[in-house]
Amino acid sequence: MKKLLIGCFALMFIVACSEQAPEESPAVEAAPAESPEAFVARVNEELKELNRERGAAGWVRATYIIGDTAILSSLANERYAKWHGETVEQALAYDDMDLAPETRRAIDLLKLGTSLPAPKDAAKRRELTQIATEMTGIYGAGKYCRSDNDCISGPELEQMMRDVRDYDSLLELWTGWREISVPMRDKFERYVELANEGAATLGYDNLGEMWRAGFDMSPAEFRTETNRLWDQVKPLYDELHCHVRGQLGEIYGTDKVPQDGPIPAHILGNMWAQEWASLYDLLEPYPGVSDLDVDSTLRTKNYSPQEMVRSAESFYVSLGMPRLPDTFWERSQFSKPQDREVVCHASAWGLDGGNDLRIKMCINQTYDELRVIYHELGHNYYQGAYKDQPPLFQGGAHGGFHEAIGDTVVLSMTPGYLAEIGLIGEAGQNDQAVINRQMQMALDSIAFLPFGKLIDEWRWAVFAGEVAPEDYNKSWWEMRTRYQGIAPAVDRTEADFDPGAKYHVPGNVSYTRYFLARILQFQFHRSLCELAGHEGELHACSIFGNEDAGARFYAMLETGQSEPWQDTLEKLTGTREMDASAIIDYFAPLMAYLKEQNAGRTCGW
Ligand code: X8Z
Ligand code: ZN
Repeated sequence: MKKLLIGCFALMFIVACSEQAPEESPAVEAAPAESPEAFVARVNEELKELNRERGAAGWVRATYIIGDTAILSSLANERYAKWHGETVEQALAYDDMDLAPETRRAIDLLKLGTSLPAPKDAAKRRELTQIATEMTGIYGAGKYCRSDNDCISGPELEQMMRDVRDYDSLLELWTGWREISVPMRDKFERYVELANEGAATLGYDNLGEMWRAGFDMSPAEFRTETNRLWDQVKPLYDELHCHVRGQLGEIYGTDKVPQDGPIPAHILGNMWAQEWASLYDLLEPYPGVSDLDVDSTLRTKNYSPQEMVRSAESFYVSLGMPRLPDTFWERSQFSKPQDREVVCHASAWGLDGGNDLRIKMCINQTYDELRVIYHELGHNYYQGAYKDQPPLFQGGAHGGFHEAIGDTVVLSMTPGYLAEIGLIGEAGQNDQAVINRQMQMALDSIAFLPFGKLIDEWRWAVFAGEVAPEDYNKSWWEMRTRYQGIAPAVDRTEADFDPGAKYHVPGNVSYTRYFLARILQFQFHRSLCELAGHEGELHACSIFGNEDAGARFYAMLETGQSEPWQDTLEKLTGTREMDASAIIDYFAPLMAYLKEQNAGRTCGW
């Protein structure tokens, strides 16, 4: 199931099958062979086995990229795809029956139980799964080579994009990485055709519509919902963009950073300009006020990857949650192996129905990475908490919930908390320190919002046929400019395929989940802080060590996807709607500062 095994990305590809599949599945019988309850129970049993196999094959593939693991993982995914298509067909027999709500929900979730639906035709199914495996393989092994023996890996390039400040050097790295996705272009085009055909067999207009159907509302309502949330937060982004552009104009010159247009996409301290916190030292509002330099402590104290992960685990344990099992420490991948290619993009795995938790990362000794670890453990704690649900209910209340758990915990990594665990010096609090801290956070949280929205906006348009293959790159940059106010500093053409240089596009991982998480995390944080009895400003609250808040949080995690997310949200927050007012309130001090800074500037692009 898309959300069952891996929190951060689904086992998304559905692969080719080992036996000869019939061209057409058998016709659906008029009367179902089993009672609906017996059907659901059987599906849950079968899923346990299928997921074990798919999980094991997927793990080996992601941590050992060679041709053999591509075959094994593809076969496991194909077996699942075949099973899924046939089982959904069997489920049609219950469509018109009056079922108990949990049985109806289980059957509905079965239908949505893949992020990559495959065509019925066995050859096409194999083609699709192989393409999906190849695309992630290309991404995972991607490098920028200046010459045969001068190659830079993806994670190294990502780090350089954070550290380097020279305009032309950055541009070289930025352009270099985008060479990896050129060979994906044709594959992606075919993947769109085949996945759409798969979505059609399940009754959806296209794959984008199917992705949007996974939110306990109609796909059209969901689109409206994301637009509503974006409208709520856009004013925050506009202020931040304006200020950052102004400052970058002073650093790089206004010839390179024109003050009435988009910002060059390669100078925002991130390979995709999605999070900008590595520019903090250039943007620190009150230089030297408050110590927020976690990076230097990690280096001075020489934290190992394990110690960084232990620190994250201790936070969850302080909330009354269990320690991670021994197998987590034995089986996780914390560091990039030297002897083989792996997918370094961070992920959390709930294998064997959540009994075998792992993360897969290539951890660097930075604060950025420390936050990613806290994020990933949020997935693992979710997976561990819902493991006693039947497989069809093992998943996040929706994808955004899954992403928001760790992000909520990250909001409790306040200067007070960081000082308590020895990662920064004593945290004196004053107004200037608050603005500094908020700037550091907004460069991630607020900068991310339009990016989080547009990735799927673009794919929804592609899947719906509104963007033709010959316009893939043009439409990508139109959206990037419209939403984010950024633009490439060099010409991009249809010989390029820039969307493919972002992990989740070749990886077939839907992305709106991250946009929703950036909003939900503040909503969750506000409620948990109330439960913890926090008084005062929300940004000063840390729920570290609070078992009351932890118990309510964990109760939400245990629910998994057994009920509509609106019910789950209501139990924690008292409201049935996702709502950006918490993020807006949270950043009120910074917004006042930004408005002052932007007075006299012309904002917009
Ligand atoms: O992919 C991730 C996580 C794994 S679920 C590291 N994130 C998105 C990204 O890197 O693009 C977290 C933030 C957004
Ligand atoms: Zn995640």
